[in-house]
This record gives sequence, C-alpha cells and structure tokens, in this order.
Amino acid sequence: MLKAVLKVKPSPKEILEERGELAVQAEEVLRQNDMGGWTRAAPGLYPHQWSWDSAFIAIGLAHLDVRRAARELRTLFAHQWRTGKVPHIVFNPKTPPKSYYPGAEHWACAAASPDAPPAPPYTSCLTQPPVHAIAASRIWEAAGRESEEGLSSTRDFLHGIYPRLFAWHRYLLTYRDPEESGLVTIYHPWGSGTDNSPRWDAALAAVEVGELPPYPRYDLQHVTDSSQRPTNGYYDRYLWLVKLIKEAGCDERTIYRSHPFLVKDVLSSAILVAANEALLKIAEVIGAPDEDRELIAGWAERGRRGLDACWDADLKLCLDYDLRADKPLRVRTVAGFAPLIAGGQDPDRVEALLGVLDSPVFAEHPGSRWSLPPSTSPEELRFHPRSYWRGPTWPVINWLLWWSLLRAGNVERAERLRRVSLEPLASGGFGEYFDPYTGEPLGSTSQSWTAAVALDWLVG
Ligand code: 2M8
Repeated sequence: MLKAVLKVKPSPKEILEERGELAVQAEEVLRQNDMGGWTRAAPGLYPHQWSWDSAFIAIGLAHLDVRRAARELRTLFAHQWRTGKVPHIVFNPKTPPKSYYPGAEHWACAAASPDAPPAPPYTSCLTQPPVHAIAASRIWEAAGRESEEGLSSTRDFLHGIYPRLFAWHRYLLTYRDPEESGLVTIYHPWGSGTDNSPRWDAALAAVEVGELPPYPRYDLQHVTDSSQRPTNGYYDRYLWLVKLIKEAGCDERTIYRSHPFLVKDVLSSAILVAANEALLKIAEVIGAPDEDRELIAGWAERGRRGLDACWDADLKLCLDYDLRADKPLRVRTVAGFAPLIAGGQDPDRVEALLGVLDSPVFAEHPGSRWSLPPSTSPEELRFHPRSYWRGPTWPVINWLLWWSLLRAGNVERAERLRRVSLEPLASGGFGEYFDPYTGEPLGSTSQSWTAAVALDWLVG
C-alpha cells in the first residue's frame, strides 16, 4: 500500500526535533500574519479578519500569550452587530485595492442596515460557525497554566466577553432559529465556512441567478491552479445571494420570507452546542446569574434534539436540511459527524459515527495518503481531491474532531488523530487544505488557522 511505502519510521528523537521545529514555524506564521490586535486569515488570499478563523487563531495564540489571544476575540467582537450577530468578515480598511472580492465597498452593510457597525472597519453581513466561546474557554484553560497575573487578566477578559458571547448565541437561537428547532439557519454557503462543499449543491441549484455585472476573481491569483477554488458558476450564485441579502437590507425577517437559499446547517449547529457548553463554564467562572445558566443549558439541549432529528440511520451521519425544498441534503461530508462535535451522545451513536469515520468512506479510503477524513467522502460522485471543500482534508476540521474525541473520553483515538493530523503539516507546511491522495498542500500558504491548530496540537 502507498501508505506503508511512504512511511519510514523516524526515531523518537527525530520526531521530537521535528515537532519542536514545526511549533517554531507555526509561531512564525502567526507572527507574520499578526496585524496588531487581530490576525489576517492568510497573507495574500485572505487579508482581513475572518470570524471562525479568529477563534481558532486565539486557541493557538493562547499558548504564546493569553493576553494577545484574548485581544483577538475582543477585536472581533468589537464589530458585533446590534442584534448580537458576529460578522463573518471584518474588513481591514488598509488593505490595498484589488486584494479581495467582495470587499467592504461591495457589501456596504452600514448603508444597508441600521444594525451594522456604522463606522469603519466595516463588516460583511453573514456569519460563520460559532467557535468563539470554545476559544474563550481554551484561553482560560491556558491561563490556568500561567502566573496569577495571567489568570486575573483572563478573568477580566471573560467578564468582558461573556455578555457578548451570550448575545451572539442568543442571536443564533432566535433570528437564526425562529422554528426553535435547535438548528442554525444559514443564508449563504459562506455562512457555513465550508463554502463550495457538495452539501450545498442541491440547494444552490434551485437558486435562479439573474443579471450580474462582471466581477473579478482576485482569489485565483493566489492558488497554483484554479481547480482548487470554486468555479465561476458557484461564484455567480454566491454573488447573486449577496445581492439578494443586501436588497433585503440584511434584515433577518425579510430574508427568512423571501430568500431562495435557507438551510439548517448541522455543523454550525453542533459547534453551537459545544460552544454553549463552553459558555456554561465561562458563566460559572464569572458567576453569571442562574437564569443565564438555565437558558444556556436549555440551548445546548435543544441543539442536541435538533441534531437528533437530522440523523440518517442508513448513512449513519447527520444531514443538513433545506428549508425551501423541505428535505434533507443527502451528501456524505465531514459535517455528518456533527453529533460527535456536539458531544453528549449515547455510546451507540458515537460508535456508529466512529465506524463511518474509520472506514473507506472517510479516513480509511484506500487511496488516501494518511488516515485523515477528506472534507467530502471519496465515494460521493461530487468528490474532488483538490477542490477546496469538495474533498481535501482540512486541519481545522481535524482539530474539531480531535477535540471532540477528547471530550468524549476517547483519548486513544484522539491521540492517533492528533499524530496523523500533524503529518501533512510536517511534510507540506501550513497549507489551507491538503490533497487527501497525494498530501500536496493546496489553497493558501501560511494559513493562520492551520498554524494555530498545529501549535495547539504540539504545545497544548
Ligand atoms: C474561505 O472562505 C472565504 C469566504 O468567506 C473565501 O473563500 O473567500 C473558507 O474556507 C472559510 O471557512 C474561511 O473562514 C475563509 C478564510 O480562511 O476562507
């Protein structure tokens, strides 16, 4: 087998040296992308602050400097909307023109909505998966290993960020879940963070795209071949949806009534359950009122029930739900492991999920270079090994699965995943994603969140 041929076992000393070197390199990537109080997602392709990237970045930074890690989240939450929404991008006004499209001028949210921050730096109007409370609680854990001073500054940070995190989760469980299903609704594939995943193909196919002015694809300048990025056909749909959201004044109720893309996203929903558990811990540290804690515990419970309702017993995975077509979106992607990420599952469900994870449908596909889950199962017709979220393996997703296994008490399986997850980085650097067959790093280089999760794996 290819896997066996490629693996010449290094000695324990070599492993330690290599790991030490990798941690130094990861720290260097975060340093280079540090813009002061926030970190750009990547040097060329993503020159702004992205919401869930920042949360992962804070998890890595916590091992270098808990104050700087806290600042990463504080900067992001300084741009929270009046509704509690945390925007998916905070645009850096100092970025040279023609760096990223669509940028702040295209979104023009402040003009479209009275709920948006009125002054620059402007933001987008979408959201991304809510990893932030998880990051804040990891910063608290890291502070516990520090001096009394680090601990007390982090306690102050938790006091400041708690009401903002609370408002963020409440936004997701109200505006984004008027049905009270426990599941988060997204209006755009960008809201899922797994943009061109085949998860969204059927729902996007039903969107009728109208007249669009020509637009640039600056993203294609930053990859070695355009197959790594979404096609123009997908971009047409993305920009059409942006246009409709702006026309609705970014108003959630109007969007809910008229928008053609309205989907319950199981990955975001599962992350929200785990984030609510983290928020409960923070509530305890800062002594938040009992009513808050009851509410948060109820949100987590509701989320678990929602995910239960999305369980597909044949595929043994969780499925997203298309509210417009009123049916599940039946594709095998890493989002299907949502219950594992939510945590608190009964042992049979965990066993079923691990059975799929460790099968040829995902991590043990015979063509794979490493035992890592591809973002889309190679058994899916729409799988593509090099195209963004349609097949490559993503370090941040592997981090989520690793962390979930640890929480579930499956230390041995978690450790195996941690060790294998470092292999692509040791051989290919801090790529955005990796070809599961060849191991080639793809997309952006020096991607901040890849470096951040590597640090957490190596130093944490
Ligand atoms: C990718 O998404 C952006 C749009 O938000 C893009 O392709 O331009 C996704 O991988 C997303 O999950 C990530 O947060 C972002 C920055 O790393 O890039």
